[in-house]
Amino acid sequence: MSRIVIVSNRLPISINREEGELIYHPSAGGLATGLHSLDKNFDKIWIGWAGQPIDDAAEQDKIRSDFRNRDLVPIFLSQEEVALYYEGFSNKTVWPLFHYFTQNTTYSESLWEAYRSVNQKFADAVIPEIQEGDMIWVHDYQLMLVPQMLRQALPNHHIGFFLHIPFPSYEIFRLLPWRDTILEGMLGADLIGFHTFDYMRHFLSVSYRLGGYESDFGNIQRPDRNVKVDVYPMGIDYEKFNAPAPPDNDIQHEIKKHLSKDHKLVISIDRLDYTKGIPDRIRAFGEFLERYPAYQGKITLAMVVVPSRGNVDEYQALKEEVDLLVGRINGAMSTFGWSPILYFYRPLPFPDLLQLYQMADIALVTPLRDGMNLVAKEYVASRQEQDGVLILSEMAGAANELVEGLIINPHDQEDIVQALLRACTMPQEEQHAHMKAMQKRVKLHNVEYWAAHFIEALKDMAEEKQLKGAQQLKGPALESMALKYAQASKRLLLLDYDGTLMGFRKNPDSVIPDENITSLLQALCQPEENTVVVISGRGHHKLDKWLGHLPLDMSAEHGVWYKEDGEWRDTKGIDRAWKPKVREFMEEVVRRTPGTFIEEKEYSLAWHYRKADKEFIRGRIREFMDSLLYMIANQDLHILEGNKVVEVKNTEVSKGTAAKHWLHKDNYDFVLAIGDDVTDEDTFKALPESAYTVKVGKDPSVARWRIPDVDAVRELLKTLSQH
Ligand code: GDG
Repeated sequence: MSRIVIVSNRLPISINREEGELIYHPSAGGLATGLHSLDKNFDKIWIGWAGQPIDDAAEQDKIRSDFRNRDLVPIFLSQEEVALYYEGFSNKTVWPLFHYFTQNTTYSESLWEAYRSVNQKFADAVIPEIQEGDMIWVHDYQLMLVPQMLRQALPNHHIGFFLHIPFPSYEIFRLLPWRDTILEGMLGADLIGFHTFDYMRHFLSVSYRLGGYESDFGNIQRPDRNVKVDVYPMGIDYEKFNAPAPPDNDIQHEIKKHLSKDHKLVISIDRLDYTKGIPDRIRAFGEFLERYPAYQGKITLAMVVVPSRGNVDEYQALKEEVDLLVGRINGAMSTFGWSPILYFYRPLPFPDLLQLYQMADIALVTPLRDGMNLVAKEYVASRQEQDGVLILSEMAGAANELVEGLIINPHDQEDIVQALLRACTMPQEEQHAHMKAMQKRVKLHNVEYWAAHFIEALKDMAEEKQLKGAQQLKGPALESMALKYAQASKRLLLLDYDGTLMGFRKNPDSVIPDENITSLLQALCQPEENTVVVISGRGHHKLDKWLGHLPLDMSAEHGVWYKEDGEWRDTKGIDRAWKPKVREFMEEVVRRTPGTFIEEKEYSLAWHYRKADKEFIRGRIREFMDSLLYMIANQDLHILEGNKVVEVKNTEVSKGTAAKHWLHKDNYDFVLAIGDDVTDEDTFKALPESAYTVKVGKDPSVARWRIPDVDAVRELLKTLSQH
């Protein structure tokens, strides 16, 4: 059975000390439940912080061995590490910034250093645990550097990363002084999951703007490998909440004594956190009571606030603000037997929580920013009678799924007031219809579904990688090739130009060969055993201008033109009657699409879009391709989709034809072809099994070997030129 290694800040167990004894309490949080469901198909271990500062080595050993039996691996952090890494960088820098609270964000080099070193500590604890074939799943904002740290030590393992909080827009993320390292840290993963499409979109934009990484339908193209980014909205343990609450629990008695007949109970449940919008919610509730006094005495807000992060200053200030606001409203409006707000500043045992969800006519969930918000889903799941109204902030990830709720802008007090009024007056049938639809979704997309989908995608990627990844041309493989090269008496080297000998530039005319590549080519041309051919899609004038002074052969325009023994000649008799019509169509597209242009060659027309706006061009390419395919149907023409270029040409023109031309000229005992583009696939296909066909980059290819980028190509050619 394959194994999954979970890495998260906290383990799903907490350690307490009672009368000197260590006591373990398993926590039944959503994540633990979701991951537990994977046990049917996978073995699993979980690595994370033990949650208590334990310095005594003997005690640490005891915990380690106790946990080992439960497939848990504890990491021990000192009090200082917790203060700087967890309460510090995680909760004073990343948490506020990623929730758009720039004013609460602390930028401190020492906190960052601690974050980095504790992330390394996590990675160092994970690495020795990993076995062949394991999949690793790292969680959340406390561990964003871990994927890259693991990648360095475990280049071939499959690593997933899930962010539970929002990923902010580029304009916010760029504020971080350590933004590049954090981005690269996350990109160490093969699969990165977010709760919503917006977070995914922001991440792709950040990868592009900061890292320069292009992406295509969520696949980020890096030189060494692809990273998949996708949306996996986290669900809840539906059955746990869709169950009758045990009768006669404390909260029921406590609340019921405040409620009269036909009384509306509104609930809100959060950790004490400035992202949750608690003060704005209290103010809006106060405003509602003032504007609609008929509801005074007939509606109560039961507000559960769970103490949290008490060591961070902002949280202490928030606590004071909440106390003050509750006191003010209760002080101003309470009557004998009625308080507008029942305020519980403590965690509730689960039965009480469930009871509260089930008693509530309205759930008021108004975070200013929230990655997902599970409370909203739990309220929906708990409504066994399929009634009740959910008021939900549009800033919570959950608003993307719970669309039948009353969706409000938490900064707009009037919006909340009106939603409360609508909720109080909503007919039963309407409540049923909404609740039924939401319940269906929450039930289907539960936490098990979430975990299974993420792991399934990671597994698929692992299998894909195995299919594509075998033949890296390095180490012993490279040495053996260099040896064959040295022993050969007739060698043919077919080299693509753009993306192979030279990197891409925005302006294709500026890809002028540099000194380094010209002297490399010169060196390769020296031995009389060598025939060196640059085999490109470019026009022959340009190639001649750039490389004409070198003693090499060339093929231009995908095999239309040949340069042999210093002379250019073209292939005769190729039809070009189709060109005017296609050119006219392309010109029209160029007029409507800024940043694109046409390149006209003797027997082909190419539409380049590498300078165009990336977001805008996506839709345009689709439109362009559809019209083009329709226009050239039944003609002997071929469309080539290259790197940021679409080219139309005769079917008989291809790099494969060109490759064959040279191949048949002599009896070569060493053939090498290197290329990065789809058009180079024709070259690879035309060559015999014994040839060294080398793909640059990670796209699918029929080539036998693979190297990562232009630098590696140059390194390879240098190695050969020295033999
Ligand atoms: C982060 C992201 C994302 C709350 N009070 C009590 C109690 N709870 C439980 C709730 C719920 C959980 O805590 C809170 O989850 P949220 O999703 O609302 O918020 P965060 O803790 O901030 O979680 C968030 C989540 O990760 C998952 O990815 O949704 O956006 O910020 O399950 O039921 N449970 C008990 N007593 C309480 O008083 N027993």
